[in-house]
Amino acid sequence: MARILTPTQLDQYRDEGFVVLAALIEAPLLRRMRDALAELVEKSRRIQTHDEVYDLEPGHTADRPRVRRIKKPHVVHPVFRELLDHPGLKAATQDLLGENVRLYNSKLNVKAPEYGSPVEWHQDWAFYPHTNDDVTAAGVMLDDTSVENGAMYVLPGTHRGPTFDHHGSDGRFCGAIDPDACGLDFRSALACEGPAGSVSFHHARTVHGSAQNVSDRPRSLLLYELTAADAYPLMNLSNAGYEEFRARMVYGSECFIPRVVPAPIRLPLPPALHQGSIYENQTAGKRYFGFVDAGGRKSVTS
Ligand SMILES: O=C(O)CCC(=O)C(=O)O
Repeated sequence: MARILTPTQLDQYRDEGFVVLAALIEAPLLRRMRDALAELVEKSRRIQTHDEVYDLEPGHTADRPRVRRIKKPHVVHPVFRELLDHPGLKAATQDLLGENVRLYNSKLNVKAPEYGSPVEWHQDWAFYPHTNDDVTAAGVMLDDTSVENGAMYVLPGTHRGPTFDHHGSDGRFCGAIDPDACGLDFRSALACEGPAGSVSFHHARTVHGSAQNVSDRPRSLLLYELTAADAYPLMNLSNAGYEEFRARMVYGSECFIPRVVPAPIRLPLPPALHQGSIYENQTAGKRYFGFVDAGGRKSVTS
């Protein structure tokens, strides 16, 4: 019996590889998360280059701080760990992945007004294949989100297809699909839109991406990458050892017998040159979304 998702929502996730739950998170908690984000952006004035917390937009300065991602927000600020205990988020995740769930990673993609960077088409599975594909990403919309401010697009049904090549012309993993060579029809993409507090879930093989935010409204998306506890990462258990891996159990209990299912796998090797930043990695691939410069011209090359 599902706890929170309706049969239609469960079918949609199974058939199309994504589902959006409108207004799941309450306003006071959202406000605390936006305040925490504002505090973190303020603190970024002290740094000049990417570090273990910040991925910076081009043009970042102490006077005009520009942050495109907070890395591992659940470690950086307690409110982003607290949210994982939200009953609605927990129930929806367990409906999709089962009782026992581990957090793989988290990230907060900021997409500031006027310049927030695009994210090229990709499948999360290409970054972190597991022994089985009960692997999802929950995207918590901290702001009202629409196509205008850079909503994430998904390509329905792609989770049932292949894992696409995510390598650049140098032969290294670049974290982006070549939009000309993959044969996908991007016109069928759907935007995950909703009022602040809505949460999208997309399967790890669902192709997704998003355009630059050229509106005057922010679009912050807090992503939790979540796996069934019996899905074990194929590449690396943890950079920090077993205790850290174990501490990422968020619901239920651990399982030491990995469930292995046939699934299309390509390893992200040879590794990307810029480990830790999808934005930098993707500059090695062909662009679909590109950037719009201050004169409103779209650049399709990196
Ligand atoms: O921020 C977005 O719109 C997409 C994010 C994403 O797909 C990612 O960071 O892997």
